[in-house]
Amino acid sequence: MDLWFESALLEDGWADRVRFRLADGRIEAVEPGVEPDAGDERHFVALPGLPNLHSHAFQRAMAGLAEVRGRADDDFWSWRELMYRFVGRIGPEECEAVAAQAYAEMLEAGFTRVGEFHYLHHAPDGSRYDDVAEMSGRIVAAAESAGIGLTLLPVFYAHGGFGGQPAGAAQARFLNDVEGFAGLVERAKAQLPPDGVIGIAPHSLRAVTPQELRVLLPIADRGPVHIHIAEQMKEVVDCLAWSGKRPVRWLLDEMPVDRRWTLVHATHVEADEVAGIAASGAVAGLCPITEANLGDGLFPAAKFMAQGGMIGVGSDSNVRIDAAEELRLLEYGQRLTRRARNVLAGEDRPATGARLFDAAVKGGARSLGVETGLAAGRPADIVSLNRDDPTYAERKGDALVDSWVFASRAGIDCVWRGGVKRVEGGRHRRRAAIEARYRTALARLMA
Ligand code: NGQ
Ligand code: ZN
Repeated sequence: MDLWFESALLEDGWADRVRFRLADGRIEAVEPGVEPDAGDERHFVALPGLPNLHSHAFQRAMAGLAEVRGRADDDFWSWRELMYRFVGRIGPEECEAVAAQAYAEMLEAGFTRVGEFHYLHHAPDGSRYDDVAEMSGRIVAAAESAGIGLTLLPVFYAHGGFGGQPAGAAQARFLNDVEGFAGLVERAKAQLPPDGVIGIAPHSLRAVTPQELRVLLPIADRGPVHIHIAEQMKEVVDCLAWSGKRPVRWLLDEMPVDRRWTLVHATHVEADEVAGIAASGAVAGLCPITEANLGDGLFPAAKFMAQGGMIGVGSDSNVRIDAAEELRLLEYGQRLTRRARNVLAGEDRPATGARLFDAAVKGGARSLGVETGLAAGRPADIVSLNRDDPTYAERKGDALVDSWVFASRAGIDCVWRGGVKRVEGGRHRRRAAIEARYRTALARLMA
């Protein structure tokens, strides 16, 4: 069935009265300025689906459970201990059930593709499952069940700190040597659906040595390379002690960082590092909700974007899954620290929410190795705004996106991914079944 919208944010700007002809999961043709056909489904406003470039789906199961002070100096590292206790309880069924729930919520929020930074590879004691790619298969199954696009980023993890320190017992599930990892990536690639993308994710400079990183890169082929970097000051301090350089500086100097790369967080960066990332074409993978939740710090987004740096957003710990809120918080962090308004608006695009949305669609696509945007030939990944939300009354063009990002509560109506309607009336069409399975998995996890 073809879709008709009162207005649509197309690749080359806003257009009124637009029909999208769909075929094989793609937009076959865009027809602006037309009346709807009798057979067209009619909707309000079309936006392109937003890529979610960084997720650890399993962490959705602990959302809201880490908001209790454990000790006086509660911080990222004590949160990680709690998270590792959860890690030990997640089997294949729990992994799939929790991921499917997270992915259904992502679609409801307007995300149409997820970059799953996947590191729960083995059984809790580190022993291999009969199928070494069992857990990545579960991620693939969860994405299929929810109907979200998947860029799978199998994580390479081998050490517990800079300079090849041994990993701890709680990290046993994550560990591979380079050969084992190459086999895992091969198997994971074979599990993917036709529009799936595979990349690689060396976890962090804490978890991989320079030698390992160099031999890993060819495994990515031309696909995405994602790495956590400079999220916490302890990581910067430890990296300086190990190499004499800050993490991002080290990476830019030692590795062929280019537009295939996503630097997740990159929170603690100095001016030369900001300029270096921007010039490399790598995407800064920002996760504002999680970074606030974990007390990470604030990425200098205004300076970075002013130098042409590409950004995208990720829901990371999935403590709350909300695309509009990621963009809003990204801007609000800048406002609160700079005591100014509309900090991330552009010269060319004064509407802040619309500018951030556009940047995150483009950066997210680069990061996840896909094409997005509403244009002929692109995947039919489309989000429609909810006409019944009074927030949108008398809004047009970029003011609609600003109102979604900054003001709406029930902002989304329908979401299509690969030409199939997955969300209707703000609810995932398979929500009941996915949620029932999630609740059963949680009962087992928490027992
Ligand atoms: C992760 N998450 O891999 O899930 C990490 C925590 C680590 C975030 N950094 C573990 N937000 O970085 O060592
Ligand atoms: Zn992460």
